[in-house]
Amino acid sequence: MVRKPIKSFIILPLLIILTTATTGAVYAQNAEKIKLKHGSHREGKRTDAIMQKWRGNGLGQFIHWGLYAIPGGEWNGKQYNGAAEWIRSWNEMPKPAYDSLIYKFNPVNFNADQWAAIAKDMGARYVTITTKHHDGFCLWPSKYTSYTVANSPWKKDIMKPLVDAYDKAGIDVILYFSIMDWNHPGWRYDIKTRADSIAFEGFKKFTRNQLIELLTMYPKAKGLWFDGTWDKSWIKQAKFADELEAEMRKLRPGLIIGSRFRADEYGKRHFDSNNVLMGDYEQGWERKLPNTIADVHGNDWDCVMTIPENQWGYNKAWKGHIKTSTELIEMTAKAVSLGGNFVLNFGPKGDGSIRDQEKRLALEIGDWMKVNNEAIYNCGYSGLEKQDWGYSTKKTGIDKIYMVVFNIPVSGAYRVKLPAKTAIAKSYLLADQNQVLKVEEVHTNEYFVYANAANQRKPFVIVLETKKKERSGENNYDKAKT
Ligand code: EAT
Repeated sequence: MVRKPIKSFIILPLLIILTTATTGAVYAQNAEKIKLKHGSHREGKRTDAIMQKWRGNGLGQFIHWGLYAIPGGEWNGKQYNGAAEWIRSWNEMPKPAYDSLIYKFNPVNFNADQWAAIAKDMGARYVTITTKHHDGFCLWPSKYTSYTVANSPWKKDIMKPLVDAYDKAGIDVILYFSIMDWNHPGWRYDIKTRADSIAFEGFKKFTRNQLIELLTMYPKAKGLWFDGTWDKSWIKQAKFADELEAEMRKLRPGLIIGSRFRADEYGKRHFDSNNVLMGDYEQGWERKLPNTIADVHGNDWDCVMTIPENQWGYNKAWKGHIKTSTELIEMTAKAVSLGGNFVLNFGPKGDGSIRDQEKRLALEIGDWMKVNNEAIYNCGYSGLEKQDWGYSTKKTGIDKIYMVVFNIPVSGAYRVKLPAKTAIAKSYLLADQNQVLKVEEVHTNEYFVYANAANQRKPFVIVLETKKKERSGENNYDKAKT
C-alpha cells in the first residue's frame, strides 16, 4: 500500500514557517484536512482490551479452503499457472464444471480439532478462515444462497466445528470474507447501466445479509478479514459500506475490521482522503513485509504470507521456492519488530487433510516458538536502531528487549544502541537464562553484547533487561574533540 504524499506544495512552506514551533506538523495537517462523510472514524490505534490482545498475538494462521482445493491447481491433466484458488478464472476451466465441484465436496478426512492442534503447536494465537472466497462457495450453510456446504455431499456446516475447535484451543477466529462473488448473479465489476445498478442493489442486500448472518451464527469470531473489495462497483458504495460497518460494530462491539473493507466517498481505499487509516488495522501487507517502522505509519497491521510464492488454496504442485521454517520465523520476528502480526497460510486438501510439508513447517516453527515465544507474544517495536544481526522486539509494559538473531557476527559482538539514560541491567540467552552474557559499553549508550553462537543452528534470542541510568554522561571518553 503506497500512500500518496499529502500535497507537498502546501505542506512544505507551512512546515518551514512552523518548523520551530513544536506543534508545527499538527497545524500543517489540520490545514489540509477535508471534511469526509465516509472516511476514517478514528485516528491512532484502538486502545481497548480486544485490540490489545490482537496486537500482541504476533503469529497467526490463515486457512484457504473451498471448492478450489478439489482440482488443486489442475484441470484435465493441465496445470494452471495462477494461484490455485483462482482456477475458476482460467480459460481452460469451464465455469459450469467448476460450479459443479459443489457435488464433489465431501471432505471425509476433515477434523477441526486436528487443524486447531496444528495451529496451536505452531504457536499461532489467531486464525483467519475463508468463509467464502471469490468463487462464492460458502463453508457455512447460508440461508441466502444455495451455493453452500449444505448442498454438497458433506451437508454439514464447516465453520461451526472450526470456530469451536480453535476457540477451545485458545486461538481467536477471524472470518475471511470475499465481497467479490463470482457465483452471485448481481455481482458486477463496475456499474454502467441502470440494469447493473438494479442487479448490484440486490447483491448489496445479499452481502449485508450474509455478513450479519455470519456474525450472528459465530458470535465467538473476533473480527472480519475482507478481500475482493478493489473493483469499481464496490468502491462506489462508500455510504452503504460505512453504514454496514456501523451496523456490524453495533451488533458485535469490539469487532476487528481491517482496512480493506470500504472506500471513502472519493474512492480512496485503506487510507481515506486525509491519509487516515480506515478500519482497525492496515491490511495492505499481502505477501510482503514493511521494511522500516515509517512504512506502517503508527498503525496496527498484519502480514499474510504464503509458503510457496503465490498459492493460497491447495495446489498439488508447489512450484518455485518453498519458504523454510527459518525464513518464516525471520518474517515473524521482523513483523513483530515493526509492530505487526505475521499470518502464515495453509491450504488444506479437498479431502480435509493438511499436506505433510505444511505440517512439518508448522512443527518446526512451533519448536522454535516453544523456546522463544517470549520474544514474539505481546511484543512490538523496540524503538532501537536496526542492527545487522537481526530484529529487536520489546515486551509491552516491561523493560525487556529481545534480540532475535539471524546473522551471527564473526566477532561474537552484538551491537546495541539504547536510548539516552537507559542502561543494560542484565543480558542472557532466552533459551538458557543461566548463560549471562558479557556487556561492554563501547560509546555512550552503545553496547557490545558478547555471545558465543558456535553451536546455534537456528535463530536464537538474547534478552536485555534494561534500567534507568543513574547518571548520564559518565563516559565522556568518546566525546574527544578532533
Ligand atoms: O486469492 C488471494 C488470496 O485469497 C489473498 C489473501 N487475496 C486473494 C487475492 N485476490 C487477488 C486479486 C488480484 C491481486 C491479488 C489478489 N489476491
